[in-house]
Amino acid sequence: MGKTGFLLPLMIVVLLSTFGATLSADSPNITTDRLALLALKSHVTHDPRNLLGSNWSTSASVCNWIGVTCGSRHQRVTALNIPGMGLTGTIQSHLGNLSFLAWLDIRHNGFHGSLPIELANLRRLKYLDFANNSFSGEIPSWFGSFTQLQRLYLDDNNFTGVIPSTLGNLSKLETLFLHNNNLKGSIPAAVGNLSNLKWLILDNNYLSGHLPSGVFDHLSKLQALSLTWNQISGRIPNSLFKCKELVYLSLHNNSLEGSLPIEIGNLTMLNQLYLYGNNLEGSIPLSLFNISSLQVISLELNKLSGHLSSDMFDFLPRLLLLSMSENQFSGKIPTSLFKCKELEFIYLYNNQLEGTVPSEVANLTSLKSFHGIILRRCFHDYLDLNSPNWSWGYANMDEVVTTM
Ligand SMILES: *[C@@H]1O[C@H](CO)[C@@H](O)[C@H](O)[C@H]1NC(C)=O
Ligand SMILES: *[C@@H]1O[C@H](CO)[C@@H](O)[C@H](O)[C@H]1NC(C)=O
Ligand SMILES: *[C@@H]1O[C@H](CO)[C@@H](O)[C@H](O)[C@H]1NC(C)=O
Ligand SMILES: *[C@@H]1O[C@H](CO)[C@@H](O)[C@H](O)[C@H]1NC(C)=O
Ligand SMILES: *[C@@H]1O[C@H](CO)[C@@H](O)[C@H](O)[C@H]1NC(C)=O
Ligand SMILES: *[C@@H]1O[C@H](CO)[C@@H](O)[C@H](O)[C@H]1NC(C)=O
Ligand SMILES: *[C@@H]1O[C@H](CO)[C@@H](O)[C@H](O)[C@H]1NC(C)=O
Ligand SMILES: *[C@@H]1O[C@H](CO)[C@@H](O)[C@H](O)[C@H]1NC(C)=O
Ligand SMILES: *[C@@H]1O[C@H](CO)[C@@H](O)[C@H](O)[C@H]1NC(C)=O
Ligand SMILES: *[C@@H]1O[C@H](CO)[C@@H](O)[C@H](O)[C@H]1NC(C)=O
Ligand SMILES: *[C@@H]1O[C@H](CO)[C@@H](O)[C@H](O)[C@H]1NC(C)=O
Ligand SMILES: CC(=O)N[C@H]1CO[C@H](CO)[C@@H](O)[C@@H]1O
Repeated sequence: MGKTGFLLPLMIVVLLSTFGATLSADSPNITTDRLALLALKSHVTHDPRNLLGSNWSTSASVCNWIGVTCGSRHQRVTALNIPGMGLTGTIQSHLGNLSFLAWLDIRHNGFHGSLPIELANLRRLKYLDFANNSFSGEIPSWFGSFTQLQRLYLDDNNFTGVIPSTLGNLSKLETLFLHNNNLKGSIPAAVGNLSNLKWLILDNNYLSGHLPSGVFDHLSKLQALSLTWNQISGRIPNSLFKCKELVYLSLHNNSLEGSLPIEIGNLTMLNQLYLYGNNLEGSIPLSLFNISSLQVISLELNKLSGHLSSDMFDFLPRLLLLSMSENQFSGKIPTSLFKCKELEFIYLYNNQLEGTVPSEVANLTSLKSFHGIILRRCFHDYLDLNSPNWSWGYANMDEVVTTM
């Protein structure tokens, strides 16, 4: 053992005592966390079940407060979990002092106002759920500083402005929910840097412009993409068909144009496809009908055309819903359709189909609705985002109609 054998322990002692002194003098500790939470509590204007009022008492340890979790190692607050308590109020800059916070869940409350920049100090955040409150203002660009973030839920608020391209910094992000806000502008190309993304849900905003052509090039883990109810135009970029893990793809009610490429058949895990209410044209590539996991094919209200071939549904044993109404398809109703034993809904009205409904329709014992020519829409799709599994539902089913 050389000189370092004696020097090293000595150096550590010296370092520790200097560092230790700084630590107790200015470093945040559990008292800081208590003050931060008391500041939050004091700006809660409505607490209908008096949960914070009765429980967040100054005589109890902050680590025993309802919704608060402390880490065992540092005795600092690591999680704040207060969803659905009916709380109303604003978020104070003090919250940014919870420097060990990894989990912040205040969803389903009535918090409002804008978010203070001090929250950018929460560098350890992995989970941030502000969904279903009344936050307004722009999504702050400093959200890009949450480099550990895996899940971000800002849906069902009143956020305005554009999606900040700094979100492209969140390299660990797996879930991004921004639906049901008032966001505008185009989807930033930086989203294409989120290579761990599994769920990207941007429904029901005012997003417009083209999808950046290579935006999906590196999103190879994407399982759910929903851009429904926006104003997105242009073609569906071919890079989308590299996302081979896609289970749920919903682009309906936009202004997408062009035809569907043969590469759509590369999405072999696809379970639900919603493309209705766009300006898509041309024929549907047969590769789509090779995706045997498909349960929902919803293409109505486009300009799609082509002759339906009798065997096109041979490989879709799980199909539950087929909607191709209000397009320009021609030919006869394919008899292979009646091999899809689980079919519940068939919509083919307002096309240029000919002939009659084949008698095999009687083989479909699950059938609830077969709209041949009746001009009516009576289903509404939704993705149950709270279910651990993929599920779909429908509403407004008035009656079973079997006509042509
Ligand atoms: C926390 O830090 C403050 C100074 O910032 C100090 O007065 C207090 O004693 C510390 N509390 C604990 C529990 O270490
Ligand atoms: C606050 O709530 C927690 C969790 O329900 C409970 O363990 C604790 O005893 C409560 N504290 C007070 C002071 O009511
Ligand atoms: C916590 O944050 C507030 C506001 O950002 C600040 O004024 C305060 O000094 C911070 N520190 C402590 C220990 O509360
Ligand atoms: C929002 O939260 C309220 C109150 O908890 C709840 O009733 C409502 O269903 C929630 N809405 C959504 C869209 O989750
Ligand atoms: C993005 O990350 C880089 C490095 O990780 C950092 O320097 C930069 O400040 C971050 N940008 C934002 C907006 O947080
Ligand atoms: C959202 O913001 C707009 C404009 O600021 C306002 O008119 C509207 O009432 C807000 N909606 C909600 C649900 O807070
Ligand atoms: C994506 O990340 C790369 C490398 O970190 C960076 O050079 C590029 O500017 C980023 N692209 C966008 C659109 O943010
Ligand atoms: C689709 O799959 C084929 C065969 O596996 C492959 O050659 C092609 O590059 C894929 N296309 C896309 C857009 O991923
Ligand atoms: C459908 O799959 C079969 C069997 O894997 C294959 O032979 C055929 O070429 C595929 N058809 C299309 C249009 O992709
Ligand atoms: C429909 O059922 C009948 C009798 O059960 C059977 O002969 C026929 O092959 C079935 N047709 C189809 C398309 O499955
Ligand atoms: C989710 O799917 C798994 C595997 O398919 C199944 O075992 C489980 O029962 C499903 N859960 C629900 C709530 O449907
Ligand atoms: C084609 C289609 O369904 N368009 C609808 C899209 O959504 C807007 C409302 O956001 C409706 O007005 C359109 O009719």
